[in-house]
Amino acid sequence: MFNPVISGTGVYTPNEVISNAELVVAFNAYADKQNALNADAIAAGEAEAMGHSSEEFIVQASGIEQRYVMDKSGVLDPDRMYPALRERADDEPGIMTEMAVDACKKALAAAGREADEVDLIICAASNHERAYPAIAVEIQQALGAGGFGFDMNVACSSATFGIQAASDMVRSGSVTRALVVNPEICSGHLEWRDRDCHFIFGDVATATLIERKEHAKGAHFEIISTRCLTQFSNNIRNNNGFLRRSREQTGALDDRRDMQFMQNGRKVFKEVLPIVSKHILGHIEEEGVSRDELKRLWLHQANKAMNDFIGKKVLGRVPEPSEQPNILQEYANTSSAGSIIAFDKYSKDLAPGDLGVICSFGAGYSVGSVLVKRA
Ligand code: CO8
Repeated sequence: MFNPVISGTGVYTPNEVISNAELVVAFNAYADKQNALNADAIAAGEAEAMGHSSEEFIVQASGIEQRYVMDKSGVLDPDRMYPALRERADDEPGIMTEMAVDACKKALAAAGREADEVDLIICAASNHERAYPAIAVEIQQALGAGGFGFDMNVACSSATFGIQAASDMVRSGSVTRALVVNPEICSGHLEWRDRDCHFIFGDVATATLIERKEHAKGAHFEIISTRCLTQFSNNIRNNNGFLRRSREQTGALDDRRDMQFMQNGRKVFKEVLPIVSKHILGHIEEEGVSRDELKRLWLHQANKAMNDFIGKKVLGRVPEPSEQPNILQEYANTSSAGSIIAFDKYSKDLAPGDLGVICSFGAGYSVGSVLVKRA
Protein backbone atom coordinates (compact mmCIF):
# COMPACT_ATOMS: atom_id res chain seq x y z
CA MET A 1 0.00 0.00 0.00
CA PHE A 2 1.13 3.55 -0.79
CA ASN A 3 0.15 6.89 0.70
CA PRO A 4 -1.57 9.10 -1.91
CA VAL A 5 -0.96 12.85 -1.89
CA ILE A 6 -2.21 15.87 -3.80
CA SER A 7 0.99 17.34 -5.20
CA GLY A 8 -0.46 19.89 -7.63
CA THR A 9 -3.66 21.58 -8.75
CA GLY A 10 -4.47 23.79 -11.73
CA VAL A 11 -7.32 26.07 -12.78
CA TYR A 12 -8.27 27.12 -16.30
CA THR A 13 -10.35 30.31 -16.18
CA PRO A 14 -12.16 31.39 -19.38
CA ASN A 15 -11.36 34.85 -20.76
CA GLU A 16 -14.94 36.12 -20.85
CA VAL A 17 -16.74 37.48 -17.78
CA ILE A 18 -20.42 38.29 -17.31
CA SER A 19 -21.21 40.65 -14.44
CA ASN A 20 -24.57 40.49 -12.69
CA ALA A 21 -25.40 43.89 -14.22
CA GLU A 22 -24.83 42.64 -17.80
CA LEU A 23 -26.72 39.43 -17.10
CA VAL A 24 -29.75 41.24 -15.70
CA VAL A 25 -29.89 43.68 -18.64
CA ALA A 26 -29.94 40.74 -21.10
CA PHE A 27 -32.51 38.78 -19.09
CA ASN A 28 -34.82 41.76 -18.71
CA ALA A 29 -34.60 42.53 -22.44
CA TYR A 30 -35.54 38.90 -23.14
CA ALA A 31 -38.44 39.04 -20.66
CA ASP A 32 -39.75 42.28 -22.21
CA LYS A 33 -39.61 40.73 -25.67
CA GLN A 34 -41.46 37.64 -24.50
CA ASN A 35 -44.08 39.74 -22.75
CA ALA A 36 -44.60 41.81 -25.93
CA LEU A 37 -44.92 38.62 -27.98
CA ASN A 38 -47.47 37.18 -25.56
CA ALA A 39 -49.24 40.47 -24.81
CA ASP A 40 -52.70 39.23 -25.86
CA ALA A 41 -52.49 35.99 -23.87
CA ILE A 42 -51.19 37.90 -20.84
CA ALA A 43 -54.03 40.46 -21.13
CA ALA A 44 -56.57 37.61 -21.42
CA GLY A 45 -55.14 35.98 -18.28
CA GLU A 46 -54.04 32.92 -20.27
CA ALA A 47 -50.30 33.47 -19.71
CA GLU A 48 -48.23 35.02 -16.98
CA ALA A 49 -45.98 37.97 -17.67
CA MET A 50 -42.30 37.28 -17.04
CA GLY A 51 -40.86 39.24 -14.11
CA HIS A 52 -37.58 41.14 -14.22
CA SER A 53 -34.43 39.83 -12.57
CA SER A 54 -32.37 42.04 -10.29
CA GLU A 55 -28.73 42.37 -9.24
CA GLU A 56 -29.78 42.89 -5.62
CA PHE A 57 -31.70 39.60 -5.56
CA ILE A 58 -28.83 37.65 -7.09
CA VAL A 59 -26.21 38.89 -4.62
CA GLN A 60 -28.49 38.59 -1.62
CA ALA A 61 -29.82 35.09 -2.52
CA SER A 62 -26.53 33.55 -3.66
CA GLY A 63 -23.47 35.74 -3.02
CA ILE A 64 -22.60 35.53 -6.74
CA GLU A 65 -21.24 38.74 -8.33
CA GLN A 66 -20.01 37.53 -11.73
CA ARG A 67 -19.19 34.37 -13.69
CA TYR A 68 -16.62 33.35 -16.32
CA VAL A 69 -18.00 31.77 -19.50
CA MET A 70 -16.65 30.22 -22.69
CA ASP A 71 -18.87 32.58 -24.73
CA LYS A 72 -20.79 35.57 -23.48
CA SER A 73 -22.14 36.92 -26.79
CA GLY A 74 -24.74 34.16 -27.17
CA VAL A 75 -25.74 34.22 -23.52
CA LEU A 76 -26.28 37.99 -23.55
CA ASP A 77 -28.17 38.06 -26.85
CA PRO A 78 -31.87 38.37 -25.89
CA ASP A 79 -32.78 36.60 -29.15
CA ARG A 80 -30.61 33.58 -28.26
CA MET A 81 -29.90 33.25 -24.50
CA TYR A 82 -27.40 30.40 -24.69
CA PRO A 83 -23.70 30.25 -25.60
CA ALA A 84 -22.48 30.12 -29.19
CA LEU A 85 -19.73 27.50 -29.22
CA ARG A 86 -18.21 26.33 -32.49
CA GLU A 87 -18.80 22.66 -33.20
CA ARG A 88 -15.49 20.83 -33.40
CA ALA A 89 -14.58 18.53 -36.28
CA ASP A 90 -13.75 14.94 -35.36
CA ASP A 91 -10.07 15.52 -36.06
CA GLU A 92 -9.62 18.54 -33.79
CA PRO A 93 -9.60 18.70 -29.98
CA GLY A 94 -12.96 19.03 -28.27
CA ILE A 95 -13.64 22.18 -26.28
CA MET A 96 -13.66 20.26 -22.96
CA THR A 97 -10.31 18.75 -23.87
CA GLU A 98 -8.79 22.18 -24.53
CA MET A 99 -9.91 23.51 -21.15
CA ALA A 100 -8.84 20.32 -19.40
CA VAL A 101 -5.38 20.25 -20.97
CA ASP A 102 -4.69 23.80 -19.74
CA ALA A 103 -5.73 22.90 -16.16
CA CYS A 104 -3.74 19.63 -16.28
CA LYS A 105 -0.57 21.39 -17.47
CA LYS A 106 -0.84 23.81 -14.56
CA ALA A 107 -1.31 20.95 -12.07
CA LEU A 108 1.68 19.10 -13.55
CA ALA A 109 3.84 22.25 -13.39
CA ALA A 110 2.84 22.81 -9.75
CA ALA A 111 4.00 19.26 -8.94
CA GLY A 112 7.13 19.43 -11.12
CA ARG A 113 5.94 16.51 -13.23
CA GLU A 114 5.74 15.72 -16.95
CA ALA A 115 2.62 14.40 -18.65
CA ASP A 116 4.30 11.14 -19.68
CA GLU A 117 4.70 10.30 -15.97
CA VAL A 118 0.90 10.14 -15.58
CA ASP A 119 -0.78 6.75 -15.99
CA LEU A 120 -4.42 7.58 -15.16
CA ILE A 121 -6.70 10.40 -16.26
CA ILE A 122 -10.22 10.67 -14.90
CA CYS A 123 -12.38 13.30 -16.58
CA ALA A 124 -14.93 13.88 -13.83
CA ALA A 125 -17.59 16.43 -14.76
CA SER A 126 -21.33 17.18 -14.70
CA ASN A 127 -21.68 16.98 -18.47
CA HIS A 128 -19.61 15.39 -21.19
CA GLU A 129 -19.34 16.80 -24.67
CA ARG A 130 -20.10 13.46 -26.30
CA ALA A 131 -20.85 9.89 -25.31
CA TYR A 132 -17.67 8.31 -26.69
CA PRO A 133 -14.77 8.06 -27.19
CA ALA A 134 -14.19 9.22 -23.63
CA ILE A 135 -13.06 12.82 -23.17
CA ALA A 136 -10.42 11.47 -20.74
CA VAL A 137 -8.84 9.38 -23.50
CA GLU A 138 -8.70 12.43 -25.77
CA ILE A 139 -7.07 14.41 -22.93
CA GLN A 140 -4.60 11.55 -22.40
CA GLN A 141 -3.57 11.75 -26.06
CA ALA A 142 -3.44 15.57 -26.13
CA LEU A 143 -1.19 15.63 -23.06
CA GLY A 144 0.97 12.68 -24.05
CA ALA A 145 0.12 10.71 -20.91
CA GLY A 146 0.34 6.93 -20.62
CA GLY A 147 -1.82 4.31 -18.91
CA PHE A 148 -5.57 4.75 -19.29
CA GLY A 149 -8.41 7.23 -18.84
CA PHE A 150 -12.14 7.23 -18.33
CA ASP A 151 -15.03 9.65 -17.85
CA MET A 152 -17.30 9.80 -14.85
CA ASN A 153 -20.23 11.98 -13.82
CA VAL A 154 -21.48 12.58 -10.31
CA ALA A 155 -22.70 16.12 -11.09
CA CYS A 156 -21.35 18.65 -8.56
CA SER A 157 -19.58 15.90 -6.61
CA SER A 158 -17.61 14.60 -9.61
CA ALA A 159 -14.26 16.00 -8.42
CA THR A 160 -14.29 14.45 -4.96
CA PHE A 161 -15.67 11.13 -6.21
CA GLY A 162 -12.91 11.20 -8.86
CA ILE A 163 -10.29 11.94 -6.19
CA GLN A 164 -11.56 8.96 -4.19
CA ALA A 165 -11.31 6.66 -7.25
CA ALA A 166 -7.82 7.94 -8.17
CA SER A 167 -6.38 7.98 -4.66
CA ASP A 168 -7.66 4.43 -4.01
CA MET A 169 -5.84 3.29 -7.15
CA VAL A 170 -2.63 5.09 -6.16
CA ARG A 171 -2.98 3.61 -2.65
CA SER A 172 -3.33 0.07 -4.00
CA GLY A 173 -0.51 0.47 -6.52
CA SER A 174 -2.65 -0.16 -9.61
CA VAL A 175 -1.60 3.28 -10.87
CA THR A 176 1.40 5.47 -10.06
CA ARG A 177 0.24 8.98 -10.85
CA ALA A 178 -3.27 10.26 -11.66
CA LEU A 179 -4.85 13.44 -12.94
CA VAL A 180 -8.47 14.08 -11.98
CA VAL A 181 -9.72 16.82 -14.29
CA ASN A 182 -13.03 18.71 -14.14
CA PRO A 183 -13.85 20.71 -17.28
CA GLU A 184 -17.24 22.26 -16.52
CA ILE A 185 -19.12 24.15 -19.27
CA CYS A 186 -22.11 24.86 -17.05
CA SER A 187 -23.21 27.66 -19.42
CA GLY A 188 -24.16 24.94 -21.92
CA HIS A 189 -26.65 23.39 -19.55
CA LEU A 190 -27.98 26.41 -17.71
CA GLU A 191 -31.40 27.75 -18.69
CA TRP A 192 -30.49 31.41 -19.07
CA ARG A 193 -34.17 32.24 -19.75
CA ASP A 194 -35.31 31.11 -16.29
CA ARG A 195 -35.19 33.94 -13.74
CA ASP A 196 -34.97 31.53 -10.80
CA CYS A 197 -31.63 30.09 -11.90
CA HIS A 198 -30.16 32.20 -14.73
CA PHE A 199 -27.44 33.63 -12.46
CA ILE A 200 -26.22 30.40 -10.88
CA PHE A 201 -23.49 28.89 -13.05
CA GLY A 202 -20.14 29.68 -14.67
CA ASP A 203 -17.50 27.80 -16.69
CA VAL A 204 -14.04 26.64 -15.58
CA ALA A 205 -11.74 23.60 -15.55
CA THR A 206 -9.75 22.31 -12.59
CA ALA A 207 -7.19 19.51 -12.33
CA THR A 208 -5.70 17.65 -9.35
CA LEU A 209 -2.52 15.58 -9.52
CA ILE A 210 -2.40 12.59 -7.15
CA GLU A 211 0.74 10.52 -6.65
CA ARG A 212 2.61 8.47 -4.04
CA LYS A 213 3.98 10.43 -1.08
CA GLU A 214 7.51 9.26 -1.71
CA HIS A 215 7.34 10.64 -5.27
CA ALA A 216 6.18 14.15 -4.30
CA LYS A 217 8.84 16.70 -5.19
CA GLY A 218 7.59 19.67 -3.19
CA ALA A 219 4.95 20.79 -0.71
CA HIS A 220 1.90 18.53 -0.85
CA PHE A 221 -1.24 17.38 0.96
CA GLU A 222 -1.56 13.82 2.21
CA ILE A 223 -4.96 12.32 1.40
CA ILE A 224 -5.77 10.77 4.78
CA SER A 225 -9.10 9.37 3.59
CA THR A 226 -12.15 10.01 1.43
CA ARG A 227 -15.87 9.40 1.94
CA CYS A 228 -18.66 9.41 -0.66
CA LEU A 229 -22.42 9.30 -0.14
CA THR A 230 -25.46 9.36 -2.43
CA GLN A 231 -29.18 9.61 -1.70
CA PHE A 232 -31.72 9.77 -4.55
CA SER A 233 -33.57 13.05 -5.13
CA ASN A 234 -35.34 14.66 -8.09
CA ASN A 235 -34.77 18.16 -6.77
CA ILE A 236 -31.83 18.67 -9.13
CA ARG A 237 -32.55 17.01 -12.46
CA ASN A 238 -31.81 17.07 -16.17
CA ASN A 239 -33.81 14.77 -18.47
CA ASN A 240 -31.59 15.16 -21.51
CA GLY A 241 -30.13 11.86 -22.66
CA PHE A 242 -29.46 9.49 -25.51
CA LEU A 243 -33.03 8.15 -25.64
CA ARG A 244 -34.32 11.58 -26.59
CA ARG A 245 -34.74 10.66 -30.27
CA SER A 246 -36.69 7.52 -29.40
CA ARG A 247 -39.51 9.44 -27.76
CA GLU A 248 -42.49 11.04 -29.44
CA GLN A 249 -41.31 14.15 -31.25
CA THR A 250 -43.12 17.32 -30.26
CA GLY A 251 -41.29 19.63 -32.62
CA ALA A 252 -40.20 21.69 -29.63
CA LEU A 253 -38.26 18.80 -28.13
CA ASP A 254 -34.90 20.52 -28.47
CA ASP A 255 -36.11 23.40 -26.38
CA ARG A 256 -37.97 21.56 -23.61
CA ARG A 257 -37.29 23.08 -20.20
CA ASP A 258 -36.37 19.73 -18.67
CA MET A 259 -33.57 19.23 -21.22
CA GLN A 260 -31.59 21.81 -19.21
CA PHE A 261 -30.62 22.02 -15.55
CA MET A 262 -33.67 22.16 -13.30
CA GLN A 263 -33.79 22.48 -9.54
CA ASN A 264 -36.04 23.21 -6.64
CA GLY A 265 -33.48 25.52 -5.05
CA ARG A 266 -35.27 25.99 -1.73
CA LYS A 267 -35.66 22.24 -1.16
CA VAL A 268 -32.06 21.59 -2.20
CA PHE A 269 -30.92 24.22 0.24
CA LYS A 270 -32.89 22.76 3.15
CA GLU A 271 -32.29 19.07 2.45
CA VAL A 272 -28.64 19.10 1.47
CA LEU A 273 -27.35 21.18 4.40
CA PRO A 274 -27.95 18.60 7.15
CA ILE A 275 -26.72 15.76 4.93
CA VAL A 276 -23.42 17.55 4.25
CA SER A 277 -22.74 18.69 7.83
CA LYS A 278 -23.47 15.19 9.17
CA HIS A 279 -21.31 13.65 6.46
CA ILE A 280 -18.24 15.79 7.20
CA LEU A 281 -18.60 15.38 10.97
CA GLY A 282 -19.01 11.59 10.58
CA HIS A 283 -15.96 11.39 8.31
CA ILE A 284 -13.59 13.25 10.66
CA GLU A 285 -14.94 11.38 13.70
CA GLU A 286 -14.11 8.04 12.04
CA GLU A 287 -10.57 9.34 11.58
CA GLY A 288 -10.31 10.42 15.21
CA VAL A 289 -10.08 14.08 14.17
CA SER A 290 -11.98 16.69 16.18
CA ARG A 291 -13.66 19.74 14.61
CA ASP A 292 -11.19 21.97 16.52
CA GLU A 293 -8.32 20.42 14.61
CA LEU A 294 -9.72 21.46 11.20
CA LYS A 295 -7.85 24.46 9.86
CA ARG A 296 -9.79 24.80 6.61
CA LEU A 297 -12.95 23.79 4.75
CA TRP A 298 -12.91 23.98 0.95
CA LEU A 299 -16.60 23.61 0.22
CA HIS A 300 -18.67 23.22 -2.93
CA GLN A 301 -19.43 26.70 -4.24
CA ALA A 302 -23.18 26.95 -4.84
CA ASN A 303 -24.46 29.47 -2.34
CA LYS A 304 -22.78 31.69 0.26
CA ALA A 305 -25.50 31.26 2.90
CA MET A 306 -25.32 27.49 2.43
CA ASN A 307 -21.55 27.49 3.00
CA ASP A 308 -21.88 29.78 6.03
CA PHE A 309 -24.38 27.32 7.53
CA ILE A 310 -22.26 24.23 6.83
CA GLY A 311 -19.11 25.93 8.17
CA LYS A 312 -20.89 26.86 11.39
CA LYS A 313 -22.35 23.36 11.87
CA VAL A 314 -19.04 21.63 11.19
CA LEU A 315 -16.78 23.91 13.25
CA GLY A 316 -19.39 24.53 15.99
CA ARG A 317 -18.88 28.30 15.67
CA VAL A 318 -18.89 31.00 12.99
CA PRO A 319 -15.80 30.28 10.86
CA GLU A 320 -13.33 33.06 10.05
CA PRO A 321 -13.54 33.86 6.31
CA SER A 322 -10.02 32.44 5.94
CA GLU A 323 -11.11 29.10 7.43
CA GLN A 324 -13.86 28.60 4.87
CA PRO A 325 -12.85 30.51 1.74
CA ASN A 326 -15.45 31.21 -0.94
CA ILE A 327 -14.74 31.81 -4.60
CA LEU A 328 -18.36 31.78 -5.78
CA GLN A 329 -18.56 35.59 -5.78
CA GLU A 330 -16.05 35.55 -8.66
CA TYR A 331 -16.72 32.20 -10.40
CA ALA A 332 -20.39 31.48 -9.48
CA ASN A 333 -21.29 27.78 -9.14
CA THR A 334 -18.87 25.84 -11.34
CA SER A 335 -20.35 22.49 -10.35
CA SER A 336 -17.65 19.93 -9.48
CA ALA A 337 -14.78 22.41 -9.89
CA GLY A 338 -15.81 24.87 -7.16
CA SER A 339 -14.20 23.22 -4.13
CA ILE A 340 -11.02 22.57 -6.13
CA ILE A 341 -10.74 26.25 -7.17
CA ALA A 342 -11.07 27.17 -3.47
CA PHE A 343 -8.39 24.59 -2.59
CA ASP A 344 -6.08 25.79 -5.38
CA LYS A 345 -6.32 29.44 -4.32
CA TYR A 346 -6.45 29.05 -0.54
CA SER A 347 -4.28 26.17 0.65
CA LYS A 348 -0.66 27.22 0.18
CA ASP A 349 -0.54 29.21 3.43
CA LEU A 350 -1.30 26.17 5.63
CA ALA A 351 1.51 24.86 7.85
CA PRO A 352 2.84 21.27 7.93
CA GLY A 353 0.45 19.11 9.96
CA ASP A 354 -2.60 21.34 9.34
CA LEU A 355 -5.79 19.43 8.53
CA GLY A 356 -8.59 20.40 6.16
CA VAL A 357 -11.57 18.96 4.28
CA ILE A 358 -12.43 19.37 0.61
CA CYS A 359 -16.17 18.72 0.24
CA SER A 360 -18.48 18.85 -2.75
CA PHE A 361 -22.21 18.19 -2.89
CA GLY A 362 -25.08 18.44 -5.33
CA ALA A 363 -27.31 16.49 -7.68
CA GLY A 364 -28.05 12.88 -6.88
CA TYR A 365 -28.02 13.94 -4.05
CA SER A 366 -24.31 13.32 -3.66
CA VAL A 367 -21.63 14.34 -1.16
CA GLY A 368 -17.90 13.64 -1.32
CA SER A 369 -15.31 14.61 1.28
CA VAL A 370 -11.51 14.41 1.22
CA LEU A 371 -9.62 14.77 4.51
CA VAL A 372 -6.15 16.16 3.82
CA LYS A 373 -3.05 17.02 5.87
CA ARG A 374 -0.44 19.53 4.79
CA ALA A 375 2.96 17.85 4.65
N1 CO8 B 1 -34.56 38.25 -9.57
C1 CO8 B 1 -35.55 38.70 -8.77
N2 CO8 B 1 -36.39 37.89 -8.10
C2 CO8 B 1 -36.24 36.57 -8.24
C3 CO8 B 1 -35.23 36.02 -9.05
C4 CO8 B 1 -34.37 36.92 -9.73
N3 CO8 B 1 -33.38 36.48 -10.54
N4 CO8 B 1 -35.29 34.67 -8.99
C5 CO8 B 1 -36.31 34.38 -8.17
N5 CO8 B 1 -36.90 35.52 -7.72
C6 CO8 B 1 -38.02 35.62 -6.81
C7 CO8 B 1 -38.83 34.34 -6.82
O1 CO8 B 1 -39.80 34.37 -7.84
C8 CO8 B 1 -39.44 34.37 -5.44
O2 CO8 B 1 -40.58 35.21 -5.43
P1 CO8 B 1 -41.89 34.80 -4.55
O3 CO8 B 1 -41.39 34.77 -3.12
O4 CO8 B 1 -42.81 35.90 -4.86
O5 CO8 B 1 -42.29 33.46 -5.05
C9 CO8 B 1 -38.38 35.03 -4.57
O6 CO8 B 1 -37.55 35.77 -5.49
C10 CO8 B 1 -37.53 34.03 -3.82
O7 CO8 B 1 -37.10 32.98 -4.72
P2 CO8 B 1 -36.44 31.64 -4.23
O8 CO8 B 1 -37.23 31.06 -3.14
O9 CO8 B 1 -36.17 30.78 -5.44
O10 CO8 B 1 -35.05 32.21 -3.69
P3 CO8 B 1 -34.00 31.55 -2.73
O11 CO8 B 1 -33.77 32.50 -1.62
O12 CO8 B 1 -34.31 30.13 -2.41
O13 CO8 B 1 -32.66 31.57 -3.62
C11 CO8 B 1 -31.30 29.97 -4.86
C12 CO8 B 1 -32.58 30.79 -4.82
C13 CO8 B 1 -30.13 30.94 -4.95
C14 CO8 B 1 -31.34 29.09 -6.08
C15 CO8 B 1 -31.16 29.12 -3.57
O14 CO8 B 1 -32.35 28.43 -3.32
C16 CO8 B 1 -30.03 28.13 -3.63
O15 CO8 B 1 -28.88 28.47 -3.83
N6 CO8 B 1 -30.32 26.86 -3.41
C17 CO8 B 1 -29.31 25.79 -3.38
C18 CO8 B 1 -28.94 25.47 -4.75
C19 CO8 B 1 -27.89 24.41 -4.83
O16 CO8 B 1 -27.04 24.23 -4.01
N7 CO8 B 1 -27.93 23.67 -5.90
C20 CO8 B 1 -26.95 22.70 -6.10
C21 CO8 B 1 -27.04 22.62 -7.52
S1 CO8 B 1 -25.98 22.39 -8.59
C22 CO8 B 1 -25.45 20.77 -8.82
O17 CO8 B 1 -25.57 19.88 -8.06
C23 CO8 B 1 -24.87 20.53 -10.15
C24 CO8 B 1 -25.83 19.85 -11.01
C25 CO8 B 1 -25.26 19.68 -12.35
C26 CO8 B 1 -24.87 20.99 -12.96
C27 CO8 B 1 -25.03 20.98 -14.41
C28 CO8 B 1 -24.47 22.26 -15.03
C29 CO8 B 1 -25.51 23.28 -15.32
